[in-house]
Amino acid sequence: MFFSLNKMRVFAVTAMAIGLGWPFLTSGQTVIASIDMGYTPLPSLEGYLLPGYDFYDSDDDPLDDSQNKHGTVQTQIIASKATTEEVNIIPLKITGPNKQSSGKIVNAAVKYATGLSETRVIVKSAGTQCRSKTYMRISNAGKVFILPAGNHSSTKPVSEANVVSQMEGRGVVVGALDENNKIAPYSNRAGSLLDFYIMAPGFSSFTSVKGTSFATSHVAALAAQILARAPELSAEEVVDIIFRSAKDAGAPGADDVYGRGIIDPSAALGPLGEIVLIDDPTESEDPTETEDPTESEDPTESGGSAGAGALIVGGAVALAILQGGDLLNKAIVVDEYNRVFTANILKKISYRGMFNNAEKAFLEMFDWFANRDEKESNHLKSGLNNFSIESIGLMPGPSYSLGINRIPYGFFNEHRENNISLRLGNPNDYLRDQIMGFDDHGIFGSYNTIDAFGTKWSLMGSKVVPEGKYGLDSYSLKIKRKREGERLNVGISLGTLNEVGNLLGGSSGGALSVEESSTLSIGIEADYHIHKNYILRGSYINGFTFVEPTKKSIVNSSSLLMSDSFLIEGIFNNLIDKKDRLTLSISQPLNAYSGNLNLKVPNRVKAKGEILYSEGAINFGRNYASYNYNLMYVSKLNDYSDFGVRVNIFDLKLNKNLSDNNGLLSMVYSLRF
Ligand SMILES: [Ca+2]
Ligand SMILES: [Ca+2]
Repeated sequence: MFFSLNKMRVFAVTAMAIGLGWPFLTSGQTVIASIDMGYTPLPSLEGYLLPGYDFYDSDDDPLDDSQNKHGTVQTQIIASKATTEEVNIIPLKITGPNKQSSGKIVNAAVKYATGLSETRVIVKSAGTQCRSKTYMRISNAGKVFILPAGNHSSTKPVSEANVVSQMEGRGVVVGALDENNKIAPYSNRAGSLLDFYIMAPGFSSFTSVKGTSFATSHVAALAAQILARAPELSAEEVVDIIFRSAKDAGAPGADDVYGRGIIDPSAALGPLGEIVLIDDPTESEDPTETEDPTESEDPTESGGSAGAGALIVGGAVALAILQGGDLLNKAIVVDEYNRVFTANILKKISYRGMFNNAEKAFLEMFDWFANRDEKESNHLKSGLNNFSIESIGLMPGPSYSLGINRIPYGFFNEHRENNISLRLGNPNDYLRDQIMGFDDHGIFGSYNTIDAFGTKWSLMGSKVVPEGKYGLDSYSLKIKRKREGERLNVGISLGTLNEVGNLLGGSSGGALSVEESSTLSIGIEADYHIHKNYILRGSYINGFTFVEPTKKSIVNSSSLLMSDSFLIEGIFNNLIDKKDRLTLSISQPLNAYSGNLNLKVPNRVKAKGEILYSEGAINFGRNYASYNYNLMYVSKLNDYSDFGVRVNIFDLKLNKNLSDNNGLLSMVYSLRF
């Protein structure tokens, strides 16, 4: 397989990992003007401070001479929350050694701060109140203004804070949390300023003193981090991001105690709202004009679909794409605030979901990332707890069987915790193992009968529920000739599978989704009776997949994709006693081995709203292999039931990408009727 793409360059920005690991593109520092009690030069503050001013002493040395080093602590908290690349602080001192201050002094400091063009955030956390009119200058200059709620255990913030309600979304009043993440007893509540009020820790490791003014430093640092990554954001957007990403606390929604809730830096620095993949504005070609492989031959019109094995074409293709590398490592997506993030599609490629386009896929992917830890642990847990009840079909003769099955394997789905499938039919069918990887709510049905000439006919179909989840629709028809007493029995199977918006979505989470794909599968199988009790069975299925890309998919165009799978199985009846069966098998899930996809991945931003794309071709070759090893031992309990165990060992590349869950031990209980 070869893989090529345009050299990716990120425009004047550096990708950096932050917080929860959101690769964000950052551009520069945010300057915060801190109107407080000055600062003390400390090694930990090195690189954070810009020249400030002492408005109390009217000198250019805002040295913190307060007893509890209030201003120093403020800067220390900011410095502990943001890097020197993200924030610089201009300390503006407005108090004397005993915290004395005056409206006049504060007025001067606020005016000064407002006039600093590079300053985007102003936090005023000490000193007397100045006139609202002066504070309004800050807002009118398009800066974020942050004030403490005050420390009087009051039901509302200090009156000074009322000004934020007039700031058209650019002002924030901050209440303090205690160590238990509850509102601190001393903190003033949100009161009628609930829409402008947010909570942050009022304590720190730098002092035993607590208060809402220390809480403002957390909010200021967060505002700075948001702006450092997206300097083009307006002040009201920054404030909106802080509020919108906050964790609700207290009564549901904005309330008069916790206001908008508790700041959540990880959420604020991750994508918010609808994720948009803007269509390439330079795009002139219409993807539908490219060669359309489904034009001449549309398998969906030939009457339904289904090669059961074809169900995992997506997985096979996704696996091949996994090796595609860089193109999918650094996709760029844009959130509702036009903030730009890099997203590693590979991290999500093993997630199943229903998506119609890449946009939805990315949305879902972000959600997945946000809850990744939780889901991964669930995944492992479910891997250990799988329990299977399934039916073992009767041979020969007309057979039906019924069972409830939580299929114990499947390497795509992370929601297995809840998976129960109702399976109708004969799961001992030779196709069964090759359905592996498709482990969700589904109905499978089969009818097997033997005609007067001794030929066994099997009809098998499958349908996925709940409706539309995967956009999969598959049916297969199998004709198998089998006569008692003959050593060799040969059968063929035909199937079609239709996947809507989901060929690669099935395994990629939809980031690679295509409009529609259709797979036609042709299979052969043979049973060879080595001995009346020992049977060697083999099958081979070849799948032909036709893909219809979408405009919003990163799959730009596709050739016919070829895939195949095989199974070799040994069946040993009456091995230990006269009522047991041992089955050993090795199978290869459907694997793409030929064809190519042309991908187009957004990878850099030229200007606001304008995204450039990288294109790359992935040619599939058989350069990887995945296997499933299966051992099942079942013994008859009585005329109506069997009991046994099954061991599955997976050597599946996609599975490895997803979790450590590479083997399963499950119990088998079957009822026959
Ligand atoms: Ca001074
Ligand atoms: Ca609330």
